[in-house]
Amino acid sequence: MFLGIDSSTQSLTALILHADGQPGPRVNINFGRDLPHYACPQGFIADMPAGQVHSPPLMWLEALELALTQLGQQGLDLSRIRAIGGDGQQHGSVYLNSRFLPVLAGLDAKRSLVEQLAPCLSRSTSPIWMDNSTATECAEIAKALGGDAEVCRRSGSITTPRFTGPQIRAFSKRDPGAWGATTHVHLVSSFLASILAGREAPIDFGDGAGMNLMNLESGQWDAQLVAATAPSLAAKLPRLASAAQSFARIAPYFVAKFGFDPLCRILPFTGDNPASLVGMAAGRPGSVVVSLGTSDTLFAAMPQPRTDPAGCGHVFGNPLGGFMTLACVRNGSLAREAFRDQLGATWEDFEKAAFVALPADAITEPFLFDEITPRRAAGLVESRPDLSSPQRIRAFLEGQARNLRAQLDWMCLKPELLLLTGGASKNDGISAVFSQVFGCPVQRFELSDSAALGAAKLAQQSS
Ligand code: XUL
Repeated sequence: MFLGIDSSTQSLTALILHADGQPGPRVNINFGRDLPHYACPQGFIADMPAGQVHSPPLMWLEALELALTQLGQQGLDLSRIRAIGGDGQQHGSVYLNSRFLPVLAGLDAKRSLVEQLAPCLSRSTSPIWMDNSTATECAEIAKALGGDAEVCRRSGSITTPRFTGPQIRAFSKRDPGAWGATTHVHLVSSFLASILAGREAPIDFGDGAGMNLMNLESGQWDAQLVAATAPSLAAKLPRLASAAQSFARIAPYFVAKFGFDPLCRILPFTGDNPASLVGMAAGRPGSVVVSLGTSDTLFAAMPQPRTDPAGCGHVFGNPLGGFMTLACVRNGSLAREAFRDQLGATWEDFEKAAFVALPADAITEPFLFDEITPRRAAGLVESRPDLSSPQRIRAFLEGQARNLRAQLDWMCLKPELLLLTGGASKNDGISAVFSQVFGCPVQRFELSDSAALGAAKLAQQSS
């Protein structure tokens, strides 16, 4: 058997994959429900200063330990697990002091992970991807490099507030003493892999690309970006590696406590988006995944690293080799809902939208809220507001689909199959309009557990 562990914003999932490819038992630890003593009902600390969103890293450790306990309680023999892969929510960072490596090397199975790792944190909380507080640091890093186009060319994204580099810079400025005491900076992913291995894990190329610190072309830390980010950062970063190859055997702690086989292999953990790409069988070029949720997200495997000249999209590493691309549009389901309400329409009206004829000059810019892809202020623009309600719905949906489809231009991708997921994909009309605009067949499916499944698949494929 193989184990995939997904440490996401609100919960941690552990999923077994049998050697024949069939998913086995799974457990899900919801941080709010199962670990209420951290007071993070949605997985992050509620009362932070404006723009800052942090989580307690010890909560992730307790969730990991609880998940393994629950798998054992389900009667699962953990000694049958050959390899463990995993992923974490992207961009979040964990700050550790000089006790980290000795504590990892000598974990005591009679004590909890939380108890033993607590003294190793040089910062008790971890900024996560929802943190938006680093606009100043983004501007400073971009200026040092000669502009955002250069940062994008090197790292795959312009400086982005939630990305790890700007977050690290903000910490080093806000609390230089604690930054000085920090000897290791990890991502959520590499932190958890380090714990399982009992030694420092590398950061994988997939998640490393979400830091504004890794050079996409060389797959190494970019010396200039690192230097522009924070003093002495180079010495605090682990090495980079592929998430497809194991780097260690499981730590004796887990053998003694949970009955793992000492030969069980540990892979570098990747980001949740790269893991989902693998979980949805979209790791090879040809398929494009579109998730229609609160935001609409498009992601796909990308053989060559191409970056978005407009600076809106992102490029990460693909754990199966090459790269992946990701674009996120804020005007997703909330905008569909607001437009539906404006027209006094129903979701059944949206079901019929694909079968309504539309004049060629009916173009809608469907941005009811401030948008990040493309960057523009809120404003719905309809070229033909005089049309019937079903026609306006169709024009609106076409506008949404066209905007996502336009991202494929800079990505240089031609989809053969559109993998459509997320709540709105269940609507036949929405699905049909996306299929028409993308010019390829659509396959619809449920997204749940795709990241944990991808992580388990990576473990299965690894050596
Ligand atoms: C991607 C991003 C989120 C996180 C959490 O850039 O910020 O998708 O990975 O899921």
